[in-house]
Amino acid sequence: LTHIKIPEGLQKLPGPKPLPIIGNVLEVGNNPHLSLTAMSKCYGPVFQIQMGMRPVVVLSRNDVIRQALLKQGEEFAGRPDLYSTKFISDGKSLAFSTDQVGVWRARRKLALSALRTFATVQGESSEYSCALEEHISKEGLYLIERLHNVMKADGSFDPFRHIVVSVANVICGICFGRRYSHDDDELVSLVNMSDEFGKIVGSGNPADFIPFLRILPSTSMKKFLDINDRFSKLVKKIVSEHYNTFDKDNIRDITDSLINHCEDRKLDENSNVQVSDEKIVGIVNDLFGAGFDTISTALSWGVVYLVAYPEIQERLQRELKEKIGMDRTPLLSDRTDLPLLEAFILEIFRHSSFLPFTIPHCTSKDTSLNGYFIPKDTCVFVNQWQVNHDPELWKDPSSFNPDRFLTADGTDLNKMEGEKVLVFGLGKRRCIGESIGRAEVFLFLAILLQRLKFSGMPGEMLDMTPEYGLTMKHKRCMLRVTPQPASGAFYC
Ligand code: HEM
Ligand code: HJJ
Repeated sequence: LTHIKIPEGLQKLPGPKPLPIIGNVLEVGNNPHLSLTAMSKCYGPVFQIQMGMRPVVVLSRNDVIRQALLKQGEEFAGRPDLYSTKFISDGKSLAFSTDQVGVWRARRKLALSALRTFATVQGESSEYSCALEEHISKEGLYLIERLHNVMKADGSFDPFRHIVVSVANVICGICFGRRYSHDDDELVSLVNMSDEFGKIVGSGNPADFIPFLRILPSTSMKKFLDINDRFSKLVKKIVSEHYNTFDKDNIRDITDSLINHCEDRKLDENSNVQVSDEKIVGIVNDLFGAGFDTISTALSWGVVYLVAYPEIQERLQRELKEKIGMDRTPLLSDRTDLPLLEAFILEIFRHSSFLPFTIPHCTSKDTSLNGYFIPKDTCVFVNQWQVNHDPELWKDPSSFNPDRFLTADGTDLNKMEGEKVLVFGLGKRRCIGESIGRAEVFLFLAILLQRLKFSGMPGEMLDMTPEYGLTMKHKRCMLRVTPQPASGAFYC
């Protein structure tokens, strides 16, 4: 195992000395984004650690990550077979499972096309440019009303608790053609547990690599299994309702379109890869999970940054008042007119790096990077947090400063700077929801900022320390909102 033959001309990967059995898990610790960034300063942008008995290659630095995921994309596009993977969507997740390339590629193509059709394709007959815009506008306005009501009743609120339901309703609309009440306990409690999902699935969870840890009782693991169970049950119920009312002449949502694809394929038997119905319809699990978890995390960070930087909140509100006013709700087409809001969002992505690592990758054959040999089936962690905090790439990386993404005169977005932010991955496995994600974070924030002013509790400090996981969240907190006065109108 430890005596791998290194081909001529290539070198052995550098890295810290592993302990027997546990390897380097103690050095990796509870904040792998920080510990592995520190290690990259010592061992360089490509190094090896050992998680338990298993070698893991860690990639840092923009140039090396681009080389691996873009130029050598094929060799780095696999997923490792980890312990926790088996429990996500019964082991049939599009994003996490170890599907062979042909099957994964076919499913990914279906998912992309379904998202395009039911979220971002331009409609003709409505006041909205696309279904996504319609869902976000409606849910955004509900959310504002909801926050006003909670303020009246309680005087403060937990932002994540409410944001996550609104975000879940947008993706539910697209995937399932329905929404849930903010008081629906089944949905509300499920989407409020996504931190427990991320804790187990995040890169560097020791239980993924060390078998004896799995026999110890773990409340986190129990909660993770429970989430996956409830998640599958919820989606299965909705899918079976769709099968019962299915009409191929009226495809209502993504679930219908995936069912329809299964029916079509049975008529056309000359397709080259066989993908089971379960693996096709099961794609909605991932779309729903990814669609609510990532965007609710991003928006919740957004609200917390607004509170932590009130002068930036004021500038954003001034931009909205000047460019859009108070007479209509913001639209996706306003994006180009709101460069400060776009810069603020880029800085949320960069500074929080709430997706610190991509989903773990795996090499599909023997390969090399920077002159180092990497064997087939090696697990690879891609450190996005390192890229977003690299002092070689960013001036004063630890300060929160949206202006870094604006041109010198502050009136336009600096596109080149924006492209340096790494949160959606790169290459063959890059996020398929990127355009939806960016659009949704933009439009929700624009709608909220137009009507609401966010503030903290007097005398209380905000704790902005991220809690490590697949998606890192800030600690739960209590905030307040006041209505934004209509411009020019008397207000008391
Ligand atoms: C994969 C980020 C929103 C669906 C990923 C990956 C990242 C990411 C980092 C892993 C890339 C890799 O392994 O190299 C984000 C961020 C989002 C977001 C930051 C929002 C701000 C969404 C949305 C959807 C989605 C809205 C779907 C509705 C997926 C899927 C994958 C994925 C299915 C797996 C792709 C594959 O394995 O081939 N995303 N995502 N994401 N994302 Fe997103
Ligand atoms: C979930 C939160 C879940 C799934 C998927 C099947 C698919 C975040 C990154 C990429 C997005 C890819 C996916 C994320 C996971 C969640 C998420 C939760 C159950 C799930 C890097 O999405 O609480 O439950 O089942």
